[in-house]
Amino acid sequence: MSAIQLNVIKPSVNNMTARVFLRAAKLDFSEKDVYGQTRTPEYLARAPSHLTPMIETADLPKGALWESCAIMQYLCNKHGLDDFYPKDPEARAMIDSAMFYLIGTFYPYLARATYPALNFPLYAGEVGCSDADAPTKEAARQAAVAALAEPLDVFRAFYIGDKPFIGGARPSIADIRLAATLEFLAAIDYALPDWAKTYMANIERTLGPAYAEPAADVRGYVNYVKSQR
Ligand SMILES: N[C@@H](CCC(=O)N[C@@H](CS)C(=O)NCC(=O)O)C(=O)O
Repeated sequence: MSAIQLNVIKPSVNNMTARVFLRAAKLDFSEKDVYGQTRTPEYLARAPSHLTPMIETADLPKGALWESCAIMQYLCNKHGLDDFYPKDPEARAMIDSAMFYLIGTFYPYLARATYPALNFPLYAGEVGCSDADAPTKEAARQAAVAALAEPLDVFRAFYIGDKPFIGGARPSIADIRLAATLEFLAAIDYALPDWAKTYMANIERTLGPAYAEPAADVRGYVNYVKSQR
């Protein structure tokens, strides 16, 4: 039996992040598809957040850990994967900042912009899942689309700079998180800037099947929902 069980929902880029990382890091793990099972009493007993990706290993205080970035950070710490998550405090600070910026600022815009097209539920309290009429919801969604460009360019100008990746010459865990996230923009035919297209292609080329296999599940889902319109 593998030391780590990774519980996933395959169409999700949050999940793609962890799926790419565990493959790229060549860790011993088994993957369990828990689509439709995250609100069952069995899953909630292990992970009351009902979230995926979620890893389970006996080493963890509660046996379970969710949040894609925390999963990558933990596994890098545990297995000494300094290439993905440098120990140098300043280099690590940039990786952490990029991931927090993504989760706290960029991803909420991206979810508001893309989740309706993906048939994913929006977060409680958002216009998109309120009683507002369709034009009002679409105006809110368009505002989120418009808001994406600024933080996206911050990744280029500040975090990546003149290096190939946020991590430098090799993709870091922040790069895996960013590249996976950008996959969802295909759902709304977002005009990705050329640098982002090149960046994503470089990550896929560098990580090979570790990236391509989980990406195929996300892309397959995106293409499926687009074909249903
Ligand atoms: N910030 C979290 C987001 C995780 C998340 O939203 N997971 C969704 C799939 S995209 C999920 O598991 N939803 C199932 C549920 O809530 O029942 C991460 O990066 O891991």
